[in-house]
Amino acid sequence: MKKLLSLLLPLLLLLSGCGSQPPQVPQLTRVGFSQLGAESDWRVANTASMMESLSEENGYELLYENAKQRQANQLAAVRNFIVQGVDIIVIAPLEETGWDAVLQEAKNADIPVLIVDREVAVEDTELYLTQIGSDFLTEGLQAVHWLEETLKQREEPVNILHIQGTYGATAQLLRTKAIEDAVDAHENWRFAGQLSGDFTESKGYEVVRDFLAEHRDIDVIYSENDNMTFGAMRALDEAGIRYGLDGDVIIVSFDAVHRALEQCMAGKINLCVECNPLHGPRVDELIQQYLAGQAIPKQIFVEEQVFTPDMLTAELIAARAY
Ligand code: GYE
Repeated sequence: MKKLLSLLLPLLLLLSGCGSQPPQVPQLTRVGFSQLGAESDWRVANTASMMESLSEENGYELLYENAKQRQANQLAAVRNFIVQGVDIIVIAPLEETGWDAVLQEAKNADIPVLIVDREVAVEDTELYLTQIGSDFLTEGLQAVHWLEETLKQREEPVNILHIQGTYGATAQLLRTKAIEDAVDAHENWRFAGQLSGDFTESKGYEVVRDFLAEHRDIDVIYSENDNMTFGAMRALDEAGIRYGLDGDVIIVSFDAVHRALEQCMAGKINLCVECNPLHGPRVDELIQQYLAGQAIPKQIFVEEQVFTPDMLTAELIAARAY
């Protein structure tokens, strides 16, 4: 009997859990996220999506920093994440250049970096794990293609007012490339002006208001985001210039956020080019793939489309998340 007990005891102890460790609380993955700012409706939707996905419920401890449209703030935030020894750094970079040194520091500290939304232009692409965002050149080409179709019968000059986003940001560089190439390619297309609106509504309003005080001969506004478009529309209203389907100025806008789609449905914006801000779930998935040791593609583009007034209904707009 004694012998039997001595044989069974370890087994019983094991089964009762006696002597084993208390149940483990699952470890949270610590993520440092440097967001570039809060300049637009798109950005607000993007931040919300990231916060929702990188939640404690989903296994993350999120350290979030808003750089307020200043790269120096982003560099400081990333260095702070390195000091704090986070598991992963996520950066939505303001502009493409200026990242080599800080990404090298992250690499030296063995912290992987994921780039979201805009791109970074670094010499050594091994400095980051992957980049996920929009195909900004394709967005621009979709806008240009629609303009070409719309204006194909027109032989008189086409005067384009181009409102640009933050200089040096991928979204600016590639949307600009598409329209500049198109202006070069069409004899009767020309820029009435190229203004910087820094992707904000207030700047968009100011630069267009000042521009309209001197020149009124414009046929097209090509605006690199919706918030600058809203500002431009206000300036056009004040100047008494009619735009949209029944107006004298065609409006092309990027992002397709709720407010823009509503204006498009009302015939005030002629073309909305979608830019999808919902990167949170995709970033979550990529982090999980990385943690599981799976291979990750170096660049990932999201699917996007364009909208014209005839395509839109209130239900369709309401069903969209941004
Ligand atoms: O189009 C604009 C935002 O980088 C895609 O930045 C993003 C752009 C977006 O401020 O609204």
